[in-house]
Amino acid sequence: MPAKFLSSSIRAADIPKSNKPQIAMVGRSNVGKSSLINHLGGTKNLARTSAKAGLTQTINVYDFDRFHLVDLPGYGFSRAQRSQGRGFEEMISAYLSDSALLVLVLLIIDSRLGFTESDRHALDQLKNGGVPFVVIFNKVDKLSKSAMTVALRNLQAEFGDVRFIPHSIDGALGEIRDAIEKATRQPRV
Ligand SMILES: Nc1nc2c(ncn2[C@@H]2O[C@H](COP(=O)(O)OP(=O)(O)O)[C@@H](O)[C@H]2O)c(=O)[nH]1
Ligand SMILES: [Mg+2]
Repeated sequence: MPAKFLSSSIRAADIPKSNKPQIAMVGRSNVGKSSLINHLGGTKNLARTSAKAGLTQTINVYDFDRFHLVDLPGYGFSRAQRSQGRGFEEMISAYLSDSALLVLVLLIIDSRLGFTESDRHALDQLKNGGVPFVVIFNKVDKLSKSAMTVALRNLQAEFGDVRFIPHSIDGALGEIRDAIEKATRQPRV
């Protein structure tokens, strides 16, 4: 998918509005959000990746031609969140639960950790919000095939109605692309 960097903003209200649907990414710092953006864009330098947590403190938007990908700051760790406190979190939750352009949220979790406390908090928010979401079970290259199967089976048993999509940057993108394709085709009702 051809893509380019579009904008960087501090407030959700400043995300550029266009007629393109938006896909948002949420997840802890370091869970691989920027890497997934680069994977989807087919390039290494669309979004800045980092081994250090908490560097992305802005809302970065990437233009993927048919949709805008909105990379939200990793929750819990970003400097922006620390300095802006609850107001920041509320702004993000407001965006996630009530944005006319938002058609799909990708909640990214680390497959080695499963749902952390902050991931569960995000999941609850998304369940209560009105926007469709899927959970990206990320960095599965770090798990053995059998560990991945067991972990996914357990998660699916606990969260039956939630869709989990395994992903790693050296793996396939088909299922994520399909979810995006489907979401960007069907207008929300
Ligand atoms: N093994 C592995 N490492 C990954 C994967 N995706 C990201 N990483 C690494 O995880 C770290 C954080 O990635 P980044 O994309 O910056 O995370 P972000 O903070 O969520 O944007 C970097 O060192 C990446 O190279 C993956 O699928 N597999
Ligand atoms: Mg990032």
